[in-house]
This record gives sequence, structure tokens and C-alpha cells, in this order.
Amino acid sequence: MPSLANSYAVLGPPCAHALPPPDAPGRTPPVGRPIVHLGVTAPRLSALVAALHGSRRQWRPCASGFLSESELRKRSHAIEKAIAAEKDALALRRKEPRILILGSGDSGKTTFLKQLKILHGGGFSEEERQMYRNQIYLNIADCVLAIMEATLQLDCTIKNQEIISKMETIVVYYQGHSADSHTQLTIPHSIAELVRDVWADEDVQSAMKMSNKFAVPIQDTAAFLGNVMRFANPEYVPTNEDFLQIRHPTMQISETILKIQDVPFHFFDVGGQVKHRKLWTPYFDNVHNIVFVASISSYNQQLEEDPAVNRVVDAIELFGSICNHPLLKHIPVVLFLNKLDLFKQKIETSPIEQFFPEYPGNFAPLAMAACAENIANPKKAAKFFERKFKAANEVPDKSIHAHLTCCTDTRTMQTIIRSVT
Ligand SMILES: Nc1nc2c(ncn2[C@@H]2O[C@H](COP(=O)(O)OP(=O)(O)OP(=O)(O)O)[C@@H](O)[C@H]2O)c(=O)[nH]1
Ligand SMILES: [Mg+2]
Repeated sequence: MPSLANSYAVLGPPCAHALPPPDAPGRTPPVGRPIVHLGVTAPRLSALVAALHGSRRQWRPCASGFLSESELRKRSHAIEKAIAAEKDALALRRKEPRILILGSGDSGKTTFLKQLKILHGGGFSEEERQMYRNQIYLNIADCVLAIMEATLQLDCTIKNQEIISKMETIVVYYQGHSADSHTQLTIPHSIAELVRDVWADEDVQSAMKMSNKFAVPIQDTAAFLGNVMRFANPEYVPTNEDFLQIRHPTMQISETILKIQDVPFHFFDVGGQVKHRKLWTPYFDNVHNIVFVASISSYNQQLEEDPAVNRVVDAIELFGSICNHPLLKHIPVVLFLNKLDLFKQKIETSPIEQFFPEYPGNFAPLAMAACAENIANPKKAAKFFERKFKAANEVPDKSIHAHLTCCTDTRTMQTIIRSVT
């Protein structure tokens, strides 16, 4: 499809720019009424035209000389055609599905996009693989640091001094490495052994049981520590599953175009932390669908950016503000109640009613029975959150389709993506 820039290149610059200056040497002195910029006078021009073609056709100056009226018409027609084609292409592009992936920080938005890339985008580019590979090593350091901080702040002392000094050695080793590093990070065998020992320590494992109280959410990435000897192997090649586990907060809004059944879908991934949310509004214009990702497993966690706010409460409020936003009132929403795998584990030990007193089953004698029922049926417990999210919407007849998801699981996501696109 020719762009305006291309048609300009083909047709050449506007004629006036190619004119010689009025005082160019060798110009015929004015006899009759001068034709501005042309360098010849009208009678002389007519004579020239007559001599060349034996007719009195009109001529206009241009970069390459003179153009006849019909040539000018042809060119102007070509320009109009190019403009029309550009308009059509733009209209067509505006019709291509544009999907905003919204939700709080750490809810799983980028992980969902990674699944889309794995399933419909031919996987990750070499540049992304390099970046993610480095991120695995940095996530290991983040986890060790988070455990160290948590043991200082929470009541979970690590008794073995050797483990504390091993943690310090690991953190010092990683100091100075940044996520944007262009060099390939590695984890030396000696450091990997320290990480393995730290992860095996029983006080560290007890601390992990309180990980919902950690300032930095590492529940998803902590699995890296258990796999550290695999990462230290010089032959190690990260798998897609490894990439899906990485925690790397999104800082800038990105657009990814993926062809799904020959339709180019435009997916926009945003940063979900509070400070990034004001950047979303310009993208609300001309959007066809919203995928709102909410981590229901965060029901017992506080916001990283504001420890006074429960994560799910924040997500519900955010969901309401998206559904009810004047520009988005008629936009259908797909709600992912995500991290179902963690949710299933958590409700066994961390009763929902401790954080949401209105949760059904919060009456003393039956509390344990209710809890047991939820263990057997986490989908029922998730339904409670689905109702809370949907209640935040105030737009009558709003299309909201909820799915229980595990964005790190490629197999189940394949089915869900089919229903979304
Ligand atoms: N266990 C589990 N972990 C998940 C799931 N979905 C995402 N994660 C993990 O949660 C962490 C955060 O996921 P991201 O996709 O980066 O979160 P995000 O919503 O893009 O976060 P921001 O970019 O900060 O807004 C990563 O470590 C993911 O591997 C899930 O369904 N189950
Ligand atoms: Mg992200």
C-alpha cells in the first residue's frame, strides 16, 4: 500500500521549489508582463511553445522542466489516489482488533502476552530470550534479598549464621548487575551451591510460608531457587516455562501485533503499578476489547506500592473504574481471575474470611467446615471474588466474561485464548 511519503518520493517535490532565482544570470530582460520566477516572458514562452509543438498549450515549470496540463492532471490524480489509499489503509487498521491488557501490578498481564507469543507469535525473539535469560539470574538475587529483608522485618529468624553469610555472599555477587545489562549474566557453580543451601534451610522455608507478608512479591519466582543447579549448568537453555515464571515489572506500554487465524490483533501490555496507571487513558480511544487480569491468589497480600491496601481490594476498585470509564462503557471486558494454582494452595492455610470478613462461612462453629469445603472446591471460593469484581461494574448490560486462569500454564491458556480472540 503506497504511503503518503512514498507517493511524494515518486512524484517529486512541489514544482515551486525547483524554480531558478528571479535574478539568475542570462535572463531575458522583461519585455511584456514577466511570468514570475520563470526566467522567460509570456510572449517568449508562447513563441517557444509554438515552436516546439505548433500549438498554444499551457506549460508550467517543474523540477524536471515543464509539465503539460494533462501531465499535471495525471500527477494530481496519482496524489489523490495515494491519499485515498492511505485513508483506506488507516480505516482498515482502525478496524483491526485492538485489545488492552489491564490490571494491577504483578497480576499476570505480561505472562498472558508471553503465552500469546508462544502460541501465536512463533515464540520469543533472540533479543527477548537474552533479556529473559538475564532476568532469571536477577530474579534469583531478588528472591534471596527479599528473604533476607523479610527475616529482618518479620518474626522468622534464621538461626544458622552460615546461611546468613551465604545469603550476603550471593547478594554481594549480584550487586552492580542490572536488568538492562547487555552482557550475558551467568551463575557460577559456587554461587549456585550457596543458593541451593539457602533454599534448603528450614528457617528459610518457614519464612516462605509467610511470603504473603513480604514487601516484594516473590511467591511466583521463588521456584527459581529450587532450580538453581539447573541454571548453573553451562549447557542450560531456558525453556518457555522458565520464561513464564520470570517477574519483571512492565515500565512502558508496548504494542504487539499477532496474527490469529489471519486476523492481525493488536495487544497493548501496560504497567499495572499505581504510578503507571495514569498512562493508560490515551489508549482508551479506539479499543475493541479489554482483558482485565486480576490475581485472586493475592487476597492475603498488600500492595507493594502501598502496604495499607489489600491487593484484591485494589484490583476490584481498578476493575470498577475501567468498566465505568466514560470511554470504555460499551467495551466488552474479559476478566481473568488469575493465579488459580496459587489460590488453590493458599486457601488451604490462609482462610479468605480473615481478609474478607463478608466471605460466606465466617461464623465461628462452622468456620472449619466451610474452610474444608473450600479446599475441596476452590472454584466455588473463586466465584466469591468473581461476584465482587462484577459488582464493581455499574454499566447495565455490560459484557463481562470471567475465566479462572493460570497464565503460566500454556495448555489451559490455549483454550482460553481461543475463546477471547
Ligand atoms: N503461579 C502463577 N504465577 C503466575 C501466574 N500468572 C503470572 N504469574 C507470575 O506472576 C509474576 C508477575 O507476572 P507478570 O505477568 O509480570 O505481571 P504483570 O501484571 O505484567 O505485572 P506489571 O508489569 O508489574 O504490571 C511472574 O513471576 C509470573 O510468572 C499464574 O497463573 N500462576
Ligand atoms: Mg507486565
